[in-house]
Amino acid sequence: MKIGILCYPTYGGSGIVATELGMSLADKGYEVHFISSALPARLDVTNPNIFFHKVNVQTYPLFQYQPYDIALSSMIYRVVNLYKLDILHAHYAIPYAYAAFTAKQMLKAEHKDVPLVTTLHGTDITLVGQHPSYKHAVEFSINQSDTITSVSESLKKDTLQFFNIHKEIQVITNFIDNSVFDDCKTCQREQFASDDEKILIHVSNLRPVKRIQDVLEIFRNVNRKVQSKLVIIGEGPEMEKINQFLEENPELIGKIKLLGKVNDLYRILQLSDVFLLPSEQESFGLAALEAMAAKTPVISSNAGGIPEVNIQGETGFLAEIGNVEAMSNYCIKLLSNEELLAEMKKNAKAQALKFDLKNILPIYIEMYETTIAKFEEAKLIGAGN
Ligand code: GMT
Repeated sequence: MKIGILCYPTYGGSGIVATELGMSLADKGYEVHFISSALPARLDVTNPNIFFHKVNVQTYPLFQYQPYDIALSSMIYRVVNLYKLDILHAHYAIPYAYAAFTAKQMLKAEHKDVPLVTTLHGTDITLVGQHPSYKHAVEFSINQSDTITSVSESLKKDTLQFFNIHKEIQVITNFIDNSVFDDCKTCQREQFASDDEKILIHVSNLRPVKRIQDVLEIFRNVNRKVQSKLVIIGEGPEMEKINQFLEENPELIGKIKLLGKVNDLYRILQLSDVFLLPSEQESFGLAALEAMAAKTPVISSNAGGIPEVNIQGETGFLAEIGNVEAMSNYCIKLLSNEELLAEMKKNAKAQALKFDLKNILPIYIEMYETTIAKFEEAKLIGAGN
């Protein structure tokens, strides 16, 4: 099978899911073609089954906005034609499913076509997609896909509530390759904290939806009761809030470590005691799953799909969005009780194993095969009429 993956190249969850999925498929012998504006962050192009096609936007002074979607659909059309792809997999409705639909129209004009799978990751449904400027295009692109998948039950429910969708939505959750933790060396704990200190960690793209202010306030509350350090990994627009918080709380300056984007994420997660995810919205919460795979329990909000991953009182604790006090108290309770912490670390890992790549990859492969079979069948029926 030759699969075309259309995705954002960034560190964000959708790009990571698309990249890890593509690389695992390539390891199984499938030919995988990534189409994106830049090389996806975690993509290993040394695998002979992996191809990368960069979308080049030709700038032209006449354009007020450079037409990325046109360049993208042209590239999809070219790659399907040149490499005879069997299926396209768009990660996000806009621009990917939308551009893939245009590419399919170009192919159809030459009596060719290819089936399209669209995976909904979240913000295309819960945030940007609902804006009147995009809503109709998002709804249209989803309905034009041959197969639609969503990364959680919660996102499926939101999609059906906010859009008029005529097709079945299959839930295929985010996944994690637990095997990478088997021989992943931890960093030196003393790089981050002394023996008597606990380590709290937050990893995100620091967008407003992540509620970084809550992370900081939770840490301030916890730090008053439990000797601790906070590690923040990632970069984004809310960075300024962190600096502002530090100016207002100078006693915490040496206790909050800002690491930016790191390559050693899993190693750092492994020596952390608790992961904070107080998000406003989270269709799944891949970051929480990565933490659990590193045996780190999660204190989170109950937004979107998080309760499908983080189980109350088992793998961590959840509270209403914005309830900093409850999340702080849960954190203090967890970090002050070694027995509870050890139990939750164990449970977190057991939960991560349920979302293991080994369980989810076959579901994706079966979904591709079914999509192609149905597509071919519909073509035959169409030819017979
Ligand atoms: O919010 C992020 O961290 C990035 C965002 C993205 O667009 O890549 O992640 C979304 O997709 C992930 C993979 O399916 C999910 O695990 C995240 O929960 C989801 N983010 C939101 O819904 C805010």
